[in-house]
This record gives sequence, structure tokens and C-alpha cells, in this order.
Amino acid sequence: MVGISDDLVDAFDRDGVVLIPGMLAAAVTDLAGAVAENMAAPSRFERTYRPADGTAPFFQDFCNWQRIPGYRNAVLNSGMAEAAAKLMRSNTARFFHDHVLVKEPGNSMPTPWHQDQPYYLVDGAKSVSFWVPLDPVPAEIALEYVAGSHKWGKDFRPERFDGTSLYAGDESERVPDMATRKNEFEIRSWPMQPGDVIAFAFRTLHGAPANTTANRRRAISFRWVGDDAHFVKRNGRTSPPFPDLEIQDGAPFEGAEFPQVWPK
Ligand SMILES: O=C(O)CCC(=O)C(=O)O
Repeated sequence: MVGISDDLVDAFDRDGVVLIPGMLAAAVTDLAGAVAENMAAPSRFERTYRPADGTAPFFQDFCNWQRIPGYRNAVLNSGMAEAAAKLMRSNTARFFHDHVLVKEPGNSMPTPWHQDQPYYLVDGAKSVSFWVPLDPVPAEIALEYVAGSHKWGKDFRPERFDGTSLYAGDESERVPDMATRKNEFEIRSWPMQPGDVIAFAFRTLHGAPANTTANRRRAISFRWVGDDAHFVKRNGRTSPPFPDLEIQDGAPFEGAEFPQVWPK
């Protein structure tokens, strides 16, 4: 695994997003097998978006690491947990969930601009997702992030892909209209190779273009939390949902499905 330098930790703290070239290069073959296995037998949480214009689907699924060895091995043995702890400046790294996102060639659906934090049943200042592509990602379809947005002190209203609010009666502020306001912000975006990683905080505002290329865009986000993680009760079903979990608002975030992986 590549080392995490102090400069990278500073940049992650400042911007809420950094590129880590080659961080999971050694895991790409296993992860590609895991995604194939996952798509052949999705979980009950699978969500596949099929655009109305008839272009190719956008497959998503969550929380498969316990049943699919390629994911499990990456979570437990790739060095991700130690890297997460270092980036979060946390003594511990606890695994939250895996999220697979496959945009088939020509899929016309952009990933809307959003923060991840408001969708979750966990909160805390220390968080990191590792987004790893398994196919080359050219600049025109690369993810985009607003540098520093994790420190705006805002949780924008979580919405479904169709623009409806995720939580009943949620009147919180909506994500800025990035179609007209993008030039007000400092945008970070990188073309990537399989196994490169973007590390970003749960509150960093981000989105992604449609897949206008002739190739697949397979990717997985591995999501981690740190020392200050606690449960938060939402007024509705979170994404991902954890329907079998009874939680107490404010209780420390722990449980068999959320193992502390670092320190071992
Ligand atoms: O892969 C994408 O299109 C978006 C990824 C994303 O939003 C995430 O991992 O939080």
C-alpha cells in the first residue's frame, strides 16, 4: 500500500478531498471479480437506474462486504483502514459500508451533486470514503468535488435521484444549483487509472457526469468513520438503509456490521 504523507493529511483536512494514485492497484483484479459476483447476485438493497431515454443502466448496490470475499479482503487486509485512520487524524478506523456504482457505456445519468453525510445513520467530524475505479476514468467523466465544502457547516437536503426529499418534511437548504454556480467554487477533479483512489469526507459536495464513453465505468466506494462516530436517527429511511438495526440517537457507532479494523 502507498504511504499517506503528512502533506496529504493536511490537504485532506483542508480540502476534504485528495487523489491517492495507485493506492488500491494491487486489489483491482480481486475487486473486479467481486463486482461481477455482486452484479450476478445483487443484495436486497440493489438500486439500478434505467434511464428513460433507453441508454444503458446505472447499477448500484450496498453493504456486500460480508458475503463477497473480494470486498471483504479489501476491507480487512488492503491497508485501507490504517490509511483511513491517518487521513481522518483518528486513533481508530471503523468500517461503515461498501457501495458499488457501475455506469455502463453510454449511460446518460449524471450523479447529482450531493453530500453523503445527510443520507447516513452515522455522524461525526471524522470520515472518509475511498472511491476506487476499476476502469480508466477520462477527464470528461471524472468525479467533481468542491474543495473545502466539508467545512461549510452545512448539511444539504438529501434527495432521491428524482429530486424528492429523502426524509419526510425535510425543509433544509438544497444543494447549490451547480449548473449555474459552479464557477463560484474551487472544483477538484482528476482523470484516473484503475486502482487510483479519491479519498473524500462525507460532507464534501460532489457529483459525476454521465458515462458518455464507450467503456464501462465500474467503481466502489469504501466508507470509514473515526473516533467521534455516533448514530443519528433520521426522519425516514437512510441510504443505505439498515432495516434490521435498532439504534439510539447519539449512541457510539459500533456493532458487528461496523467492525473496527484499525488498530487490529
Ligand atoms: O460514482 C459515482 O458516480 C458517484 C460516487 C459517489 O457519489 C460516492 O461514492 O459517494
